[in-house]
Amino acid sequence: MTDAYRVVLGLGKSGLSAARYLASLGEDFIVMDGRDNPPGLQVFRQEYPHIEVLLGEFNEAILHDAEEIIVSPGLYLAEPTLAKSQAKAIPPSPIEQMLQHCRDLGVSVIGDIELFARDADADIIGITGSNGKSTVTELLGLMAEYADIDALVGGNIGTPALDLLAEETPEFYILELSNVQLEVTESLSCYVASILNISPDHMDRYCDISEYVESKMPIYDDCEIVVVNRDDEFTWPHEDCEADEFSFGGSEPEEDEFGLRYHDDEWYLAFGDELLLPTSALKIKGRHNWLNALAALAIGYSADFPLPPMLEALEDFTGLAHRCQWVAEHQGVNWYNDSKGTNVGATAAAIAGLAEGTSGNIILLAGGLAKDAEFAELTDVVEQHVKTAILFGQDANLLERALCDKTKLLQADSLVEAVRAAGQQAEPGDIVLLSPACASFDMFKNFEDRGQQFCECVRELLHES
Ligand code: UMA
Ligand code: ADP
Repeated sequence: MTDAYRVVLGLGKSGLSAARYLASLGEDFIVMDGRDNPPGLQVFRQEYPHIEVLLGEFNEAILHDAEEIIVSPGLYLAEPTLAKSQAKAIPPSPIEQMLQHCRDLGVSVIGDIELFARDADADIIGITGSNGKSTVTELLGLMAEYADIDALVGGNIGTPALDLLAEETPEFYILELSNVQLEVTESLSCYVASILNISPDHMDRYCDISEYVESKMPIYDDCEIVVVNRDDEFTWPHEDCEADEFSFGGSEPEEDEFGLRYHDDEWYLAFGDELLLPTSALKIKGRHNWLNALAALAIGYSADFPLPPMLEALEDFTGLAHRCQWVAEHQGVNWYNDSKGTNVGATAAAIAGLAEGTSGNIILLAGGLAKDAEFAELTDVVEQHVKTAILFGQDANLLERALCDKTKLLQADSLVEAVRAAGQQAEPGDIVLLSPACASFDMFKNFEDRGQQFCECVRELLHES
């Protein structure tokens, strides 16, 4: 090892991509992960047998002497410049303390998006928000494809941004960005940037909603065009932002705005006065998805994507797995997997969205890690549309407390048990919806694992009956 070296901290998807990127530049680096067997280990050892990997604990002496540390988003960094309000003091985690000490010693601490931004040589479209990021990002990628625009899609959506740099430079990079990634990025200057919406999430990490909103704001730094949700003030940039602005929203659009118009007994996606597409033509259901469609249109339009192919893409887009995904119909009961509903806002939107299309009731499966959420915000929509809620996971009791007089509640020890109980409760016309309003890590590897297990349990149950 020469004098100056970097450390890749974390060997999941982002860590592996950072390691590959640094190796491709011939940089000196070592890898560390707090886990004994991180997911990227086997591939890394095969590809780079000579590069050092330290596992099981973090070697602070090595971190202190590094030039730069590239931290994986899952390690949940604290942003040291954010003032923590006194109302809810959140002590820094041991990892945050360790990294702050490195910063104090002059070590640069960044994330994968910072490395990406320093090197990217095409216009970047950045998308963040509390909910709908993956749907809008994927949809915009499809719109680009239909419009014959060369774009690469990545970021928090699954393909790490740095992996995109290994491909031929496109016209656009379309990136989904999480707040954790944005907190450790300085050089990002998007061509178009959008915060889609804000509702509370990760409140175990932020003192209040304004601190959470601030964690998203760096996406607007130095960008040329911002696309805001005009009905959600939290998505608006700070007053000193000089970027051009486009908007979408659920309200009627004015000239040059995207929104919803009611015409001849139907809701339409509209641009100013122009009716673009009836919402019934969309395969993705629910008002929240109409907003996602409008957001993608507004972002694409602001980047000069032509409207006709964007509308064609919208009609063909079937949505992503684990997002209000239809699983099965049996004896008049429809089963849906919304495992990506990991916060209150997402689950409220999923319930309201699915309730629109049914004359029956909803049986909700929810629970997991609450992340300090206020479940009281679910009560109205649950009271209106949910006939039974089956609760599971570490924070099931918190949900029970919030929903106790709003609907019939049952507790389950496992997802299998919850699915079986749902099968017993359901009547023809009903919908069974897994939308946990919680993170999955108490019982599952991640939200995909939870969704897959749900689908398997449902298929097994239906096979038996
Ligand atoms: N971990 C350790 N010790 C370590 C390093 C990680 O215990 O030393 C744990 C973390 O606490 C976490 C898990 O390992 O529970 C995964 O963390 P990671 O940073 O290695 O994750 P990656 O595999 O690199 O995946 C990350 C994003 N995951 C997170 O931010 C948790 C993926 O977003 C993203 O697709 C991928 O990079 C590529 O960019 C997923 C996600 O859940 C969808 N994102 C969160 C969200 O959307 O709410 C932010
Ligand atoms: P993200 O990437 O931000 O988590 P996804 O597109 O993966 O967003 O959707 C996750 C979940 O959030 C969906 O399953 C749905 O329950 C909910 N959701 C999607 N779009 C919206 C929206 N525009 N507003 C509120 N909730 C939404």
